[in-house]
Amino acid sequence: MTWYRFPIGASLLCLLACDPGGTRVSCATGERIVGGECIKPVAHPVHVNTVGYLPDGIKRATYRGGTGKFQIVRVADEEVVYEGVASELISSAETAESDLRVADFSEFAEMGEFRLRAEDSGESPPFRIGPDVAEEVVRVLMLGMYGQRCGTSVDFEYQGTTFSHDTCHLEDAWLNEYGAPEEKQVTLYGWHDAGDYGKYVNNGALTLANMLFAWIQYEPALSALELDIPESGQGGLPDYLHECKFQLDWLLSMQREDGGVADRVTTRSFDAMVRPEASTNPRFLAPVTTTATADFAAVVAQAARVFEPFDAELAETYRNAAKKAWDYLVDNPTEINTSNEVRARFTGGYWSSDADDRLWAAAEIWETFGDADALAYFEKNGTNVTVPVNWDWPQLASLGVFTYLLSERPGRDPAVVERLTGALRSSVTAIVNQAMQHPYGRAVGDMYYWGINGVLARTTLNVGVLSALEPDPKLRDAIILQFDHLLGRNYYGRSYVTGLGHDPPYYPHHRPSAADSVPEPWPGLLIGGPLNKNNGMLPATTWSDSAGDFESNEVAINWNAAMIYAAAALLPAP
Ligand SMILES: [Ca+2]
Ligand SMILES: [Ca+2]
Repeated sequence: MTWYRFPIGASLLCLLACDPGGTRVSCATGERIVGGECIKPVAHPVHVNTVGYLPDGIKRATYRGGTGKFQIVRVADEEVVYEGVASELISSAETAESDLRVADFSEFAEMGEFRLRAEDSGESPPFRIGPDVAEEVVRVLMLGMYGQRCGTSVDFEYQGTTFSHDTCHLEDAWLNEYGAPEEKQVTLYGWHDAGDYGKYVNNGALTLANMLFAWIQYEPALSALELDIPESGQGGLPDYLHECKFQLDWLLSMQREDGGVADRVTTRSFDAMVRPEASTNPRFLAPVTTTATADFAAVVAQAARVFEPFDAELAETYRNAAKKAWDYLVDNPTEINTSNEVRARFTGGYWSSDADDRLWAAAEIWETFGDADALAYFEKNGTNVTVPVNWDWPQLASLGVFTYLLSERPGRDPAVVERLTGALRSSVTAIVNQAMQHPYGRAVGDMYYWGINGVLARTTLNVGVLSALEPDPKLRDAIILQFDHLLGRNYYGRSYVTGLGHDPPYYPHHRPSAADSVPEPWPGLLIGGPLNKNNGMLPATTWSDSAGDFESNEVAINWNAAMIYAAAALLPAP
């Protein structure tokens, strides 16, 4: 999260001295750097999921104008293999387009590579149809997470290009806030939060929880996933969980002796657009907050259940740490948070009150330990929570509701189960209706604000949890439509994930991408997307693919993780 107290000087410098990516290669306006060369990407009038569709899933494209007749053309031999008729013209106030059509070719199930040709309109970029299209997406998004690793060096190859940084942030973190300015608490590892290098427990726990929910629901598919990370094949852990453990290693180190958890590790103000290893300003451990402690208790308890079958000793460590954090919360029922004066000494947003976080913790502690007091706390305080369509780090009660509803432990109050199931069902009904009706399939309808792409991706968690409770094919359709939107069936006809699909973001607000000598951005990172900039433009049309635009073009681990969940839900069952 860099929007808060962004150092304007750094981006101004870049505008004057280098291209928007912050590298020495200079391209003309509208051009992008691919393979070290400047190219002018082709804009296609037909907007599709530019990575691909599932043979047995809903398949939709959006385009402007034309007669309404469309064809699917097989790339291999240019044969027309399907003909269809798109919708009547649709108007969208969001984008001021009055001649949109939705082409539905769900019944076409042939596998291979295709283009959609719309009569008197134009063609889509090529896309694949195959049972494994989500696999590539999960793998690249996980590579994106690996690239965010802190306290270590990172080195990997993607599409023939090497991305790397040296070991960084080895001094994490100084204890000035604890009256010991000469001392450190070792808080290495974990993922850099976003385009900046801070590490925040609230957002870091949400991120991990999105990934652990994916594991809990789609383990058979995810356990088969091979990632090219240093720990691959070691210690009996699946690669996916190795990446999760890297974040858990950091989280554990954030706990204090008494069980409370420090809120974050950051510099005093955001770094300039430098590489991780050049980010050498001192970083400090923030005071303990009950928000961070509750998020820690929740996600570490959840991790204990996930890791138990693979490493009982590690699971025991997680259980002990989670229990200690929960005991701290029980002993401190009144919120412990930070003053504005303290907050000003750290970077980033993510300051939030603890009621939602405590609910999530209670649900996880109950599910992991069978703790009756935790169940009583959840049912007393969680009875009237809603499950928003759009939610993010300030609304973590949703995670508590999901764990509570998915639980198979005896002892829940049937009335609470029924009420919360109803709350989830009405949220998902709204998501499905929006996704089906919106010309670009957006489950969040006409909501546009900072980080909306991540929020849109996260609607799939609501849907995925309900589909575990009440299976229904149209729920999978709603997940697919979000997957499609993020990969090109959107206003821009472009993928929102670096390195994936057609004409993806080239200049994310991401320090490693901006500061290294590689022209291409680091792959596997979902950008925030269009939002209301109060600049007279329609919010839907404000995405700017430039490194200085932290509002629409930053990346963040919580957005990536939400999309990992969405893609994981679409993996073929092995
Ligand atoms: Ca909160
Ligand atoms: Ca670069």
